[in-house]
Amino acid sequence: MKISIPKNFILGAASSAWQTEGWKGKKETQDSYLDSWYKNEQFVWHNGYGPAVATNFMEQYQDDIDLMQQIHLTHYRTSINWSRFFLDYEQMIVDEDYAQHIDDVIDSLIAADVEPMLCLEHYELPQYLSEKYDGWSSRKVVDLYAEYARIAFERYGDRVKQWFTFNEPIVPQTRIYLDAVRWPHEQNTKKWMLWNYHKVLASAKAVEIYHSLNLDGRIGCVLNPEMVYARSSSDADQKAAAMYDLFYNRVFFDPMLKGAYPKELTALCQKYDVYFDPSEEDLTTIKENTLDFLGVNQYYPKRVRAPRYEWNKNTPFHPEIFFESFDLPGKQMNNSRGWEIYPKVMYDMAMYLKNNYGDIHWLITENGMGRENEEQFMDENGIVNDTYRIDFIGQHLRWLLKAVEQGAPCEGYMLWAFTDCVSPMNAFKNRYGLVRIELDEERTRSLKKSAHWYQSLIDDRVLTI
Ligand code: BGP
Repeated sequence: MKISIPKNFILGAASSAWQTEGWKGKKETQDSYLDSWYKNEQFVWHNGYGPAVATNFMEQYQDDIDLMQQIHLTHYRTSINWSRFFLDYEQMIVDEDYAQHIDDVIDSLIAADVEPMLCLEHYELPQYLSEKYDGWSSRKVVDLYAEYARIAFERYGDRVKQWFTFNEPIVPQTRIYLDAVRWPHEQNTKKWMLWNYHKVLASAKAVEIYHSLNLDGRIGCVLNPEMVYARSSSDADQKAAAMYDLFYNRVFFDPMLKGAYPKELTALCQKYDVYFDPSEEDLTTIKENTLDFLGVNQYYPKRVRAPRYEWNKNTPFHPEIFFESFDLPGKQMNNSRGWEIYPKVMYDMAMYLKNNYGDIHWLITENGMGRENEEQFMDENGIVNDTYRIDFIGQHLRWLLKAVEQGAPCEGYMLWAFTDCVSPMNAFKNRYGLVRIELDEERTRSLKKSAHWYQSLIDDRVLTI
């Protein structure tokens, strides 16, 4: 089957600052909360490799940009590392060396005909703010972030036309306060909700500032909605899916796109004593500063059923009292990551957005396949023959393009990731890139088979499947 790809449909790739940069030139005081987590709980390093060198993007960004140019990539998303951007996060003293690095990356991308898309935070909360203010528990951090956003827009907004306030803003506090897998290893749903809320507010403030500067561009946020499928059409299973959607998707979507929280959500938060008590003024900021467009990270479907067990009221409230995860028998799996593969999720998400959020323009800002031990697929010329990745992208694109054909306002697809990079979950174990990174001194780069295939998609605008 041959599917034509609309001329203006973006085919790009993404990464983030922390996952690629490495610590060269970083001062001790510029740790992000993830740096500190890595330093203190080293079990997540993969064979001794982690963020310390990462892909050494700080020194080798030009190598990557040359490769982008070679495969005719037109869009690249990365982030500014907030924790490295300042020498003092309260006095707003910019680290000029790091700020210059961002300038250089932007200029070099533009010179290579690759449009830069920048995110203000991709898990890079400064550790200093984490310790001093308990991170996003504090309203103060909202204002410091907003000031950071202003400085970034003023410095780079003449050349960067597409901004994102956060990448997957729900994720850090879910790991910290729902899963309790990161310090302080405590389940605390009230804090989880407060962090969610403060990030919604911070994003709205950044949107307000961006618009007030009258720059020629637009601002969105990268969310990671999970397309929820109920086990059956029974009322109980359907309700479980709706509750999941409410607590994990609409908790960001509604305030960021519609300007207000769902009433059901605030009522439940009050009932279970996890409400975040917003001021009227802040609610007005949220209401008046919805996003211009949306980034959607989409990897796998979420399947739920009605819970089988009563909530033990001696344990803290957790949204899981309303649902239970459900494993689809016979599902297709990416075993390296433990994620189900279900390409139709792209089409279903497109319809979900259209039905619930109307005409908002959006694009896939992440989708991709992490695979361990990729060297086993290397041919005699040293090229990783990653046909499984080509198949994965092709199947997902097929469903996305079907939605576009039916009028979904989706502007494009960006693969995670351009190069292999460090994952907060498992460092270099799973490789996601179109470009392989050897973990040698030189961090040698080489194009995988999927990179050549992606180039042919970009050039020919035809998906053959
Ligand atoms: C997304 C993140 C990315 C990236 C990706 C792959 O959720 O935005 O930063 O890490 O997932 O997931 P993982 O690294 O956990 O395998």
